[in-house]
Formats: sequence, structure tokens, C-alpha cells
Amino acid sequence: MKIEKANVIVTCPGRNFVTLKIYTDEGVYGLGDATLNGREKSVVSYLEDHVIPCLIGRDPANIEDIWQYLYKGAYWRRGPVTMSAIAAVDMALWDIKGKVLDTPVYNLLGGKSRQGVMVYAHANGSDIEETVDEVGRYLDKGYRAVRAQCGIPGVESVYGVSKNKESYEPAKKGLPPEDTWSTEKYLNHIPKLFEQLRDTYGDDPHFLHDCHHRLTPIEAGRVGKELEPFHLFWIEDCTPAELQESFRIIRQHTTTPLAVGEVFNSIWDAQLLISEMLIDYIRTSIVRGGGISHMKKIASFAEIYHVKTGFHGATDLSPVTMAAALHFDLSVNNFGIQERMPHQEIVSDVFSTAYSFDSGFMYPGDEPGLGVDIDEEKAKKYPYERAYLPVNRKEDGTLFNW
Ligand code: CS2
Ligand code: MG
Repeated sequence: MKIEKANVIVTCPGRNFVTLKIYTDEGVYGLGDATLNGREKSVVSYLEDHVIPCLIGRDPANIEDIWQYLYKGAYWRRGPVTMSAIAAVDMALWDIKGKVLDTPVYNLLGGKSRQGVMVYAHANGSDIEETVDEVGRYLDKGYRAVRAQCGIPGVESVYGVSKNKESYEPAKKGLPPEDTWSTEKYLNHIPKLFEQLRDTYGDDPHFLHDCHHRLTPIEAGRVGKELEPFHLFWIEDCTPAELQESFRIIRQHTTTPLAVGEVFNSIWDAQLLISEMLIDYIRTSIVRGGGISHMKKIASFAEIYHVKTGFHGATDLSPVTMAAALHFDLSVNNFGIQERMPHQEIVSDVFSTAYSFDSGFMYPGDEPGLGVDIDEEKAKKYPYERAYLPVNRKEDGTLFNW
């Protein structure tokens, strides 16, 4: 079997998605997600101009060799554009392998390690009362784990808090919007939210929180320590993680579990974090981390050091990544939790999926391959629209982490 052709589909049903479709000479095709929020076209070019020409004629069965060819063969290693492009190829090849062998991808990854994949929902509100009500709404829908984000008095727009609570979508059409941030106001407010959540819902539900890269290590230590009585499942991205050593300071000050890595793109971004056991959950998703093949290595490495997976699953990860993640989550032993931010209804006009949700768990389905398809005619109805994530400034105007 040989790779005969490949094309990249860019579509915007409510938000932009980039999808790679690889065809074999025997009529089987596979899909891979290459969406990089706010920088989509760079991955399109990387695939069309530099990767697809090298794929034609190769045997799609040799997934590892093709991965190494694209990684080592580029000479310029790593980075979100390169690794998203490689991830798309890798996902598509696993999809093809599953279809050729007539089995779901989780079977190729060692089979089921569990019956279902625990997912967490996103609840948010403009103040504590509204957020507590929103969390309750998700618990009523059967979720066992809920992420809670809440408006901060005196801060106009806060990461994770939407006007329309159901579908928080940070990418905005046009040029990047600007937010304003106050760490002081945030740090004083956020423990009150989780105190109220535990008082209202008791000890059982898992609560999570995303600090979205806003704190210094010592501030992260403070928030982690103050949240300890409310035993969170995790705090996420409490500090930007380029400086992996900085997590030593956070660890010295708190036992609140730490999750990090949605912006990472290879094992080298987390090597020290994992081997020194400075984190508890690795969040790098299949699309950011070079696909299933590289994420297998990250998960196996993490397993040795008691670190579990907790994959990113926001709306900018397409249904193809969601499917690949669910096959992966079902199969690895050190699975922790999976983020679930459901796509808008209109996305199912373009993508069809075999995965399902029931009582707080998701299931990848038993279709051969990844179990996702794309309708290219429908995709054409929604042309690309330039959109950006916000930028963030402190109250005095200093540019800050968003
Ligand atoms: C996030 C995302 O889901 C999360 O935890 O941090 O909302 C993130 O901001 C977006 O995926 C960025 O594209
Ligand atoms: Mg996050």
C-alpha cells in the first residue's frame, strides 16, 4: 500500500479547523487534525508546501519511520507549527492503520485499560453565586468533574468566563482583543469560590481550576496552599512553564496537584517537570504533541514518575483530536482525566463522530480507525475567517501572559 495523495481542508463552522486527509492507492483514507488556534495558516503551508510532497509513495503502515523522517529530516526540530503538522500526519496514519486492520485505534494501542474516559466540564459565571449554580448544572448532567472559572470583582474580562456561559470561545474574529489583568484581585478572590463550592456540593465532585499562566511561582504556591482545604483535582498552568525549574518552588509550598502542558509540543518541554515529579498531570494533547506516536512516549515516560495524563480538550482541538485522545485515554494505564469542551452544534454539519458521552464519561466508539469523518462539500460552506486569541495587559498597561 502506498500514500497516493493528501490534501488540507480549512473550514470555519463557528471556528477554524485545519484537517489533513491522506489517501492510499487502495482507497482507504485517514484524517488528522492540524489546527493551531490563531496561527492556522502557518500549519497549512507547512503541510502543503513541505510535508505532503515527501509523503507521496511512502508505505502508510510505517508510522514510526514516517514520524522520524518528518521530525529528524526537517533538521529544524520541535515548535508548535512543526509538531502540529507532524501530529496531523501521525493521526491520519493511525486512522488508516485501524481501517486497514478493521479495528478501532485503541485496540492498536494495547486495548482497553478501562471502560470509559472520565471527562471534566467547564463551568463559569460572572460572580461566585452564578459560578456555583453553573457547576450544579453540570453535576446534574452527570459530570463527576467540573472546572470552575469565575469573574473577579474589578477585572472587566477574565479568562474562562464567557458572556454566553454554554460556549466559552476565546478566539475572536478580527484582530486580537485586549484584556486587563490584576493578579492581586484574582488571588484574593479565587479561594472564596472553592470554599463555596465545597460548602454547597460536599466532598465528592472533582473540582479543577485553570490559572492560565498568570502567576509567578511564589504566587502559585500561595494559591495552591490556600486551596488545599478544598482538595482540588488540580490547578492548571499556574505559571508559564518555559522555566521548568520554577515548579520546584511551587512544589515546596503546596500539595494541591499541578497540571501543565497544553502549550508544550514535545517530551523535551516536560522532561525535568516529569523526572523531578514537579507536576501530577501532563496536558499536552495529541495535536500539539506530535500525534499519537510521540504522546505514547510522553505517557510512558510520565508513568514511571507517577504523572498521569489530563489532555487539553478545548474547542480549538477538532473532533479528530478529540477522537484520537479518547482512543489514547482508554488505552494507557496512567490516564487521569480528559477535558471536554463540546463543540458548537454547527461543527457536526462538517464532522461526524463515533464518540459519545454518558454520565460523566466518554467513549471513542468501535468504528475502525479513529471513527471520525469530514464532509468536504459542507466544509466549503464555511470558509476560513482570521481569528486571534486575546492579548493581556496589567492594569498599568504592561503586556502580560494571557
Ligand atoms: C485552555 C484553553 O482549555 C483550556 O484549558 O487553557 O481554553 C486555551 O485557552 C485555548 O485552547 C487556547 O487556544
Ligand atoms: Mg488551560
